[in-house]
This record gives sequence, structure tokens and C-alpha cells, in this order.
Amino acid sequence: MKIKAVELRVVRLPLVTPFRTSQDSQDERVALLVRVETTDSEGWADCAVSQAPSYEPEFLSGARAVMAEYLVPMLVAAPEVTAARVRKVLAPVKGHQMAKAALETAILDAELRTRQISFAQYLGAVRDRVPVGVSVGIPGSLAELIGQVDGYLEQGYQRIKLKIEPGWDVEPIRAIRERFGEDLALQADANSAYTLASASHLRALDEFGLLLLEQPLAADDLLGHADLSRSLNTRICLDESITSPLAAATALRLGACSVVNIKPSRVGGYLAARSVHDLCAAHGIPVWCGGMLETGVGRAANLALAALENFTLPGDISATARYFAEDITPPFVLEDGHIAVPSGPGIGIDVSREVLDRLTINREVLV
Ligand code: NPQ
Ligand code: MG
Repeated sequence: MKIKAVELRVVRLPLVTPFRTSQDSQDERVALLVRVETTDSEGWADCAVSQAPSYEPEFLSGARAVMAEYLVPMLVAAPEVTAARVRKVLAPVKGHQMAKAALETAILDAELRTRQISFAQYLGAVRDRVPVGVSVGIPGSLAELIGQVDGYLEQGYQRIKLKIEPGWDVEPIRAIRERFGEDLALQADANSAYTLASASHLRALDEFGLLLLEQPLAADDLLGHADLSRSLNTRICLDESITSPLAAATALRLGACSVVNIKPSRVGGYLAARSVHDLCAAHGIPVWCGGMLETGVGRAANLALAALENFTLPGDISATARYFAEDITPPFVLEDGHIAVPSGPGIGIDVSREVLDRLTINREVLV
């Protein structure tokens, strides 16, 4: 397979509700889409960068630049490209995992569309639908939070994840527990908002029976997470820290977490995500699939990944309607707390050209 061209599209999707984490707030998703044209097919990917480097070091215009100036020319120059070889071809460029992951994913999509194999089948899925949860941003008030959680539970979401930060942690978690009871599957995500100095404060969360506490400390603080893991009863889950299969292996060896959030974009693609999954399975560490406010293109591929055996906790793969009134693919819908795994070739869904063109704010074609 040879790469003929790569198209980069920046699309703007308004969010149905603003989404605030401990790090920033957004009311629209400005997404970067990659379309690869090969000698016999085309493939799509959602590059999970955000506009600003406020969540991950990578960001939208940086990803566009590294693709245009380095990654795409390297792929176009390669005599033969398969998804399995992308990592090696791009290895001379350091970092830029999300940009690399998007290119690998688009190439994998093209390859699988040609071979008429779905992502789910290729990755080794064991389910045709996956249980899903919802991530609830930091709202303006407790009443607002309770109203939002109530609405999501009404829709059938199987677990609730609350975004927390210093000053918004014990109180909202207690309020949700009291209002919705002990059986509610509840977890919290701090997006690195604490330091180890908060260990005794975070111990107060132990009484709420959370499924896990996600990424309390800085991304590079594996030792801090290992210390914190020993002083809390609540399981620590890492998200931002898990930047590769090697980072996952290091975290497990150090005892920095007992659950892993896998985001394919963050670990370097779906092949690396499967490696992290396999590694965690071998260590008896459960995993779940994280979310990056993906368009339908990214959501489709994440559903396939979440259908693997060791994804035993509900992922942050919500229905399209939780984020967007309109998406560039047909909407994914919640049925009985699950979303169906696409079964068509490649990512298994098609992009609506009409919606795509209407929402596009920038387009460049690289050859
Ligand atoms: C998390 N996701 O688990 C992230 C945080 C997050 C669903 O909670 C643009 C790009 C917007 C990345 C918003 C969820 C984002 C983003 C939130 C990541 O930590
Ligand atoms: Mg997280």
C-alpha cells in the first residue's frame, strides 16, 4: 500500500453543554481530522489533540505542523506502508504521539476497508456492544451537578465520573452518594490537580466507595502515585501518565496504579493500545477506554477497542448526544446502557460529507 495524499480538516462542533475540568473549560470541540488516501482505499482518523496545550503537551496547530513538515513526507516517501510499520517509519521523530497515532489509525482504517475487516475483528473484540459511562464536567453549582447526573442516569448510563479539583471534591462526591445511593458506580477524575501534600485530604474520599480515583497527581509523578496508592484504600487509576506501553509497564512495576485508563491517541495508536491492554491483562489490572471528546470517527474506533476482553469497566464513550447536537457521522446511541460496536469494514462508519463541509473551518491537502 502506498500513501497518495493526506488531508487535514479542522472542524468546529458546538458542545451541548460546556465541559470544564480542573485544567480548562470548553464550549466547542475544535477537532482535527485526518483522511489518508492510499492506492486502493481511504481511511479516517480523529487526532485527539485540543486547541491549546492545556491538557496534553500536544495541540492542534502543533500536530498539523509536525504532520505537514515531517510525518506525512516520511510516509509518502516510504515504498510500502502498512499500519503495523507506521511506528517504525515515524520513529525518527520524537514524541508527537497523538499526531502519529492519528496517521497510523487512518492508515489502519484504509487497510482494513480494503481487506473488508472491522476494527473490532482486527483488534480481537469479544463483545458486540459495550457498557458505557459518562464524564461530568465541573458545573456551576451542586444543584446543577445533581440535575445533570440525574439526567444521565435516566438515560441509562452505567457509571458516573465526576471531574474534581481542590475545593470541589469531597462535597460533590458526598452529595451524589447521598442523593443516588451506594449502588451507583461512581468515580472521580482530578486531571492532575493535586500534589502529594493533599494525601490526607484525599484519604477522605475513601469513605465514598469510589470505583477509582483517576490521575490525582502530575503526569510524570509515578512515584507520587505509588506513594498515594499505598496511603489510600480507593484504587488509583492513571490516565495522563500512560503515554506508551513502556510507561504503562513502569507504572505497574512501581505500583503507581491498580487500574488503567487507555486512550489510544495518548499511547500512540490502537496497536499500542492493544499492547497496553495485553500487558494489564497479564498483570490482572483492569482497563477502560477514556474519551477525548471525539467526533464519531474517533468514537467508532474506541468502541472497537473497548470490546476487548480486559476492558472490564465502563468507558468514557458516551452517546453522541451527550456532547454534540450534530456530528460528522451518524450518531451513536445508548441502548440499555450500552453502545453497539460498529461491525463494518475499518472503523465501520462513514463520514457525512455534507456535515463535514459545513463544519470545516480549515482544510489542507498534503501530498
Ligand atoms: C479525561 N476526558 O479523562 C478527559 C479529559 C478531557 C471525557 O473526561 C479536548 C481534548 C477536550 C481532550 C476534555 C473526559 C477534552 C480533552 C476533557 C480531554 O481526563
Ligand atoms: Mg482523565
